[in-house]
Amino acid sequence: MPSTSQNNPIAAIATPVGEGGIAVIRVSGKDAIAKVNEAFKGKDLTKQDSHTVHFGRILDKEGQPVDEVLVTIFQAPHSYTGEETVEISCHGGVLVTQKVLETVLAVGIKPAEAGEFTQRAFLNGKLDLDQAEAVADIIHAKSLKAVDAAHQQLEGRLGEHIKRFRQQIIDATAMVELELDFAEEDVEFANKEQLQKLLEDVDEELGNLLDTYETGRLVKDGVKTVLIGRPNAGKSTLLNTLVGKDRAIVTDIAGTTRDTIDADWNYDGLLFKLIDTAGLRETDDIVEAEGVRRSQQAFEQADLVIYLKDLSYPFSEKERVEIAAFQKRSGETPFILIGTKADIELKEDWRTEFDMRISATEGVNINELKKLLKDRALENKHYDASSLLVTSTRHRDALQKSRKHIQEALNGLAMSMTGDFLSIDLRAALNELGTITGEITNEHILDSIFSRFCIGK
Ligand SMILES: Nc1nc2c(ncn2[C@@H]2O[C@H](COP(=O)(O)OP(=O)(O)OP(=O)(O)O)[C@@H](O)[C@H]2O)c(=O)[nH]1
Ligand SMILES: [Mg+2]
Repeated sequence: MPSTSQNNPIAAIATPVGEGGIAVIRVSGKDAIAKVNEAFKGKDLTKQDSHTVHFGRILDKEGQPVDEVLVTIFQAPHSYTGEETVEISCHGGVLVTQKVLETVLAVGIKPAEAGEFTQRAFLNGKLDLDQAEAVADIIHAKSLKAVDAAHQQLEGRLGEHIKRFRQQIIDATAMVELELDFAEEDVEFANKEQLQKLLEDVDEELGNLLDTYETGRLVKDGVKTVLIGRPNAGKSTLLNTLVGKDRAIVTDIAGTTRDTIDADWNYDGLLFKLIDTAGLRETDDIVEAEGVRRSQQAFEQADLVIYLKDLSYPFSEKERVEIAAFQKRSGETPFILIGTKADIELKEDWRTEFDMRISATEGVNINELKKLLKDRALENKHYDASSLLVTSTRHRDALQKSRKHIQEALNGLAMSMTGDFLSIDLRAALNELGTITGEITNEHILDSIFSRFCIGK
């Protein structure tokens, strides 16, 4: 792809709306420097080197000063977009920033669409598509681990894997297209085995990469952690203790929480999306019954379940049955049984069945619980700090489809299908991988990706 292609210039405010020390207006495209120069009083920007910064004023059409600014110049292709780019740093007031943008637009520059700068970077070959997506992931990241995962992708780690798979598949295609006659096995047996081994390796490696998705999803989107239990068990108190503020109402009246309450909680780089729920009980109250239904619904969608049992009164047989049922229904989802109110006289022998006992009000075992939550959330998951994670459903889907085609090619090979037949699957597998890095793309994919971006990115 040419790295110097230049589109008409676009401009947008690149910093968040609000008051700040400075705000940045970014302009990119053909003749961006000359256009900004029309509204700039200071040095002649068209005569300056790339990567230089210049003090001056932005003047409106009537020659009235709009603001004092610093202007940074990037000559094509040495910019984020690969195009001529100007970044104007002005005073960070909402109105003044808007006015600088309007002044720039008035010299004949179009307002940028969401993600248009990054889309241009992609179209100009500055970034692969997965790297462009990583830029959005970094901006939207809600935990440090999510930032790490996005950085890995931005650095091209996923792209490297994809390119290696593509090369392996291209090698396999080349073997197939030598028009091997697999029907005569005794003649071509060596090649057939080699081809089979190559495809099996790709299949296995695709499988390994796909296995990281479950962790990748938790790291990127957060661990949906649902607190359930009987009314008054201390669910809302624990939520408040974990997030460190009074997010949910706590009273000694059973049935206080009526609706599910969400709160984000970051621990050791991982985001937990905590969901406090209405206490489980049979009730004639319509509102509370709806709350209990929502508790069940939240449970169904959980990545981690915490069942809280008040230790200050003994188990009823019914509650035991209820807990066992929840535990069973959790299936593969980690399920933690916590005894609460450990600061008061215990009526229950917690050691026999509880993962931990805590007192949220007295801070007993809260740090231990936090650690337990993280360990259980990531147990049996592929995670170490340096490992590459697949975090996007788009990438996962493409990897799955690609793998399916590889497996179909392997089946075809086992059934001694002809080379024509096998190459159809191999090409399809290649195409799927190409959609991840953007070698193969279409407007629909690009729109859905770049519309997630902010304007100005
Ligand atoms: N002593 C003691 N009391 C606690 C502790 N945790 C919660 N409580 C008390 O137990 C009562 C119920 O707490 P909540 O957090 O509202 O319980 P809940 O499970 O959210 O209850 P519902 O919303 O009704 O389902 C309140 O009076 C809390 O102060 C604890 O660790 N020790
Ligand atoms: Mg509550």
